[in-house]
Amino acid sequence: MSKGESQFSTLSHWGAYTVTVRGGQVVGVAPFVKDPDPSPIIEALPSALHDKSRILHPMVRKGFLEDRQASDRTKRGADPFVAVSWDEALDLVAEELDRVQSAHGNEAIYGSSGWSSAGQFHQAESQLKRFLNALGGFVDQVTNFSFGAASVIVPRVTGSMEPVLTPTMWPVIVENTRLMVLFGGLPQKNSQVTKAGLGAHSMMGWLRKARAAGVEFVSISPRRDDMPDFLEAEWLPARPNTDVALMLGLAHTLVAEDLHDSQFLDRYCVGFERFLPYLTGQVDGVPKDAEWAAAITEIDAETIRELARRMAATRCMVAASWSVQRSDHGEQPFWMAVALAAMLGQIGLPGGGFGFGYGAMNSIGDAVSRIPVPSLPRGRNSVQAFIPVARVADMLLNPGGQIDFNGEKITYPDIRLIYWCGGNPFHKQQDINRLLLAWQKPETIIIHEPWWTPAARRADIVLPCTTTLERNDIGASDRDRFFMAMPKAVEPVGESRSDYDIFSGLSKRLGCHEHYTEGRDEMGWLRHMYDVARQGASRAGHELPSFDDFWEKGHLEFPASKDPKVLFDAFRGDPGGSPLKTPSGKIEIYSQTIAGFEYDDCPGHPMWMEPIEWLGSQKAVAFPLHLISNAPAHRLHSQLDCGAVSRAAKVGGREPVWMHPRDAGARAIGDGDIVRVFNGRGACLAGAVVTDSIRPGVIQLATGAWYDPTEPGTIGSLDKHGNPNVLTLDKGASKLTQTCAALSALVEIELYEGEPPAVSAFEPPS
Ligand SMILES: Nc1nc2c(c(=O)[nH]1)N[C@H]1C(S)=C(S)[C@@H](COP(=O)(O)OP(=O)(O)OC[C@H]3O[C@@H](n4cnc5c(=O)[nH]c(N)nc54)[C@H](O)[C@@H]3O)O[C@H]1N2
Ligand SMILES: Nc1nc2c(c(=O)[nH]1)N[C@H]1C(S)=C(S)[C@@H](COP(=O)(O)OP(=O)(O)OC[C@H]3O[C@@H](n4cnc5c(=O)[nH]c(N)nc54)[C@H](O)[C@@H]3O)O[C@H]1N2
Ligand SMILES: [Mo]
Repeated sequence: MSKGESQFSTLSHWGAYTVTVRGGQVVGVAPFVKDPDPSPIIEALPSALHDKSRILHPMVRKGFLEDRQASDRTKRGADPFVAVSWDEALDLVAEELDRVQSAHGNEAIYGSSGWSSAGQFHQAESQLKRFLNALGGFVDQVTNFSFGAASVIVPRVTGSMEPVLTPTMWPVIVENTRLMVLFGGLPQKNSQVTKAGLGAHSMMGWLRKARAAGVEFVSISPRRDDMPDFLEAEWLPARPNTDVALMLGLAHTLVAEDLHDSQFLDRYCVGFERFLPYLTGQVDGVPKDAEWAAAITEIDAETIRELARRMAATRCMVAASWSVQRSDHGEQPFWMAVALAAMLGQIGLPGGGFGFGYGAMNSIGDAVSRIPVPSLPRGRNSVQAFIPVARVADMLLNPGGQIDFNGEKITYPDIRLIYWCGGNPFHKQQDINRLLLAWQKPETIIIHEPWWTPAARRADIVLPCTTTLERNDIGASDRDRFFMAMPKAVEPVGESRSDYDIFSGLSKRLGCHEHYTEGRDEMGWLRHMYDVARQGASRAGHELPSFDDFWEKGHLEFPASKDPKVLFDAFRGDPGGSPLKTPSGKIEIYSQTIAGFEYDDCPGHPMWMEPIEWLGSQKAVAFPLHLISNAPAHRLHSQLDCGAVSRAAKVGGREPVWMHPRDAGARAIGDGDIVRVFNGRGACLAGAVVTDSIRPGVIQLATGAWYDPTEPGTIGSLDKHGNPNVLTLDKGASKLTQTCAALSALVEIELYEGEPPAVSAFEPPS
């Protein structure tokens, strides 16, 4: 470090790092010294701090500023913006909240968030919810986009979320598992990330150890790259959304060759006898045998049978990624994975059984001891109404409408005001053209954002907020072994303020200042939150240093777990004494509760039901390619798409779309060409990457390119940049879960002839 320079530690969802600051500017970025496998994405935020797309002042949509009541809401996204002072902006937001609250009650306010940034105090979702709760409440959401179907079906079947949140830990797999069969692979790209951040990337280390220990891997996935090369995995490129059929083919083979564990099924499960007649075809005349599965999955029957025999002959872990449940009938693959593992009889044994999401984030299965992390209390919500999170467009379009959800009937509230803080609905939500229509319904839309994202451009009031480098915070996640000090490194860009400062200003105007702030400023909160966590840690047997010592040192490191977890070992040891929290106390291969709901799209045991769109469906005649809109390798969702790392990965300035040489050749598309991807819901441009690491018939267009229509304000206009959510469908996975089914979408691709329109996603609006 040279003279006049200082260094600051910080944390992001993609890892810890240090920035070097000179003259108020970030001049260098270095990974955290204890991270063996840092992510290149750490360059993204420093590169985007002063990007043109940064929002510098509070901004109000011109039409809205001129006439709040009569403004033309179809102009959201097309109207220019007017800069106003903070006082004017906060007065305006407070008046709108007050107006809607008085006229329609808090049930007319919808508050939503997203991943925002690491840092436990400036966690945007906590800040927003704390503020809206202090104000009397808001319409909240349940489940999530990541593993929403799992969050309903897994507790119903196993009595807990442990198989998803805290499955068997990696050291146990390294030592005991001989064969790991993964539906959806273990993509290295995803292991860059952990929600709330991570000090050291550990997943590749565990995988190297597993390979060195001789663990064999089989990956069922449309992408070869879903497994790191060094694992030398067997790749079974099944058709997308056919995992249940493949699992049924495996299960049928187990029964046909008497390889299933009847004793385990009797002692630890209920309902196998109701599932068996379906499996054998006794109920419908269709045996779900390997030939049947081969016709659906396009994996040949002998390969399926051979895999079933291998699984039964050794210590086998059945794993599925979250992606497979982000589809139509997304409950079924997870339910069927549990049933398959139960038939193998190894649940509760070290390295056997099943687990979900090992490839979703770095820290799933990591051997950490859970330390209570500093967190901001969110308060209590006095509003009862809620929605399953992915139903937001549906809610806005159908006020008063009813839907089924997990055995209940939900009535959609009539939303007048949307408050979004820390998320990007125009990346997150499926079927953007439908969302655009829904977005015209509310009277007022308020957003906090550091950058001119597509969501910010479609708000009425945009409040510019700081990034992690512009404020003080504590970084910590209960999946990680580190607490990181996150001292402010640079001054806020433009007039931006932290979400906390913004909500403090509003709470003063709305009479809930004391309730919201409890009289603390930023540093006061950090000390308080740290002290509460310190007391909790002490009760759990970990003595933490004082806040000042922690802040001075820059980070705390906790030891790895000494007793790595085996999922459901206590249940296996004593099913009577440690029953599962299901109605039967056992694994429910048949659920009387779910059967009792009488949903046509989610019966009482796992079943193969055709997804609404897949390669075997009639719709594939017009739209013959299956679209995978997976997590992007070069960023987190839509975050920092304007930054250097994401931009460097674009092809012709657009999001890369992967396609197989066979599909490219048939359409005269070459590597690097600009193509138009389309279906009945929408169309976008993208840059072609021709590669045989994707299965024929499948294309990959990762999520997160900032939506950039040729005609802003016009529904259905061509997106120039490559956002897959103009193509995905907005449908709940089933009546049971109502979650995101983004990965069931068919499309067609053609070469884009002529001069493609310039990308304007990163240009600020006028
Ligand atoms: N087609 C398709 N769609 C999907 C998925 C898919 O697989 N396919 N996956 C889904 C999944 S799993 C997820 S989790 C969602 C993710 O959806 P989101 O969580 O909504 O996506 P992000 O891009 O992370 O949005 C975070 C936003 O917060 C902003 N931000 C960062 N820090 C701060 C802050 O301190 N304060 C404020 N106010 N804002 C901040 C960022 O600039 C960014 O715009 O997407 C879902 N959408
Ligand atoms: N770099 C990076 N990492 C991330 C994120 C990010 O945005 N960027 N997002 C994070 C978040 S919020 C989440 S929820 C997780 C998501 O974790 P996942 O949902 O597991 O991740 P995806 O990348 O969507 O999907 C993983 C792989 O599943 C395969 N796949 C798709 N459809 C099917 C199918 O029908 N069957 C089978 N067998 N395989 C299929 C695809 O080839 C895909 O690459 O990732 C996290 N990690
Ligand atoms: Mo997610």
